[in-house]
Amino acid sequence: MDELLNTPAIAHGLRKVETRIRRLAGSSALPGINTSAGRIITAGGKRLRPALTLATSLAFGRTPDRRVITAAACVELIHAGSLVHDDLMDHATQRRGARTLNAELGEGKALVIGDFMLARAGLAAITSVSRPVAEVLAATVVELAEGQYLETTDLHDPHRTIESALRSITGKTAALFRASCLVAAICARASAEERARMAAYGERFGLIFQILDDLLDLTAPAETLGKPAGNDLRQGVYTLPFLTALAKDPSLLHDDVDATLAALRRSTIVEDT
Ligand code: GRG
Repeated sequence: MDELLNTPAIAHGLRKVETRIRRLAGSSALPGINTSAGRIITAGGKRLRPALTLATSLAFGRTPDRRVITAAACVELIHAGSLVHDDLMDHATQRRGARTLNAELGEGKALVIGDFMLARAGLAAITSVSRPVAEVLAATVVELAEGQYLETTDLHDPHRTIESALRSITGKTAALFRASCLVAAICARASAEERARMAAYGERFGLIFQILDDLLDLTAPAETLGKPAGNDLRQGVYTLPFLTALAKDPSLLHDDVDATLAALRRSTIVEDT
């Protein structure tokens, strides 16, 4: 992943994307909204989704132009807005190594800052990219909401099936990775078949990314996560069915991913779930 982000063409594109994201996040007539939206943007984040947009554009032999840069910025703005809503729902206090907006400003303000970021991305996509890209992003926000809804209904079910978990993470995470690739393919005027291939690639990337992210919640040090480790487990939520085994026997948890996976494979509890 570091290799992708450090590719010179992508690093160069990401600098332009960054300027665009900050301009969009700071575009309200109300300075208070600009300051708060800017806080989550400047707090950090890997910019993985916009990097995928740029990488897709380059894969089609194009130097990312203004429309692709804006599309990449919209993708990140949607991601950041969804994080604000997610933290609100979880009553989380830390994100990207900083205090969350809900902890800092209260839930009401955090809610509208998240709304502002989502709506601002939609407006930029329709006015500065294209209608097909705006449609993809709007449909993706719908999927994000649906995936997150499934999380709220299924996450506390210890008998949650792999099928249910996959459906949920396809919506809440993989859909935006899929869109990150698809919007660049659309801007490159790729064929329907090429678009479908890029969309499928992005979706798989997102699924694997979320599974690893859930595991990292258990194993990574807090300073890497930007929030306390083990949050999911402590809240008794079942991010993946096999994590049920860890909830029942926390001694399976080790401080690196490989050791935890090996312990899970040896665990008989996994077979019960
Ligand atoms: C309608 C957009 C909308 C929101 C309501 C709250 C919600 C529905 C969806 C949120 C879904 C969510 C938070 C998914 C998490 C995805 C994820 C793996 C986040 C972490 O991504 P990283 O590691 O984060 O790329 P950085 O900070 O590096 O950008």
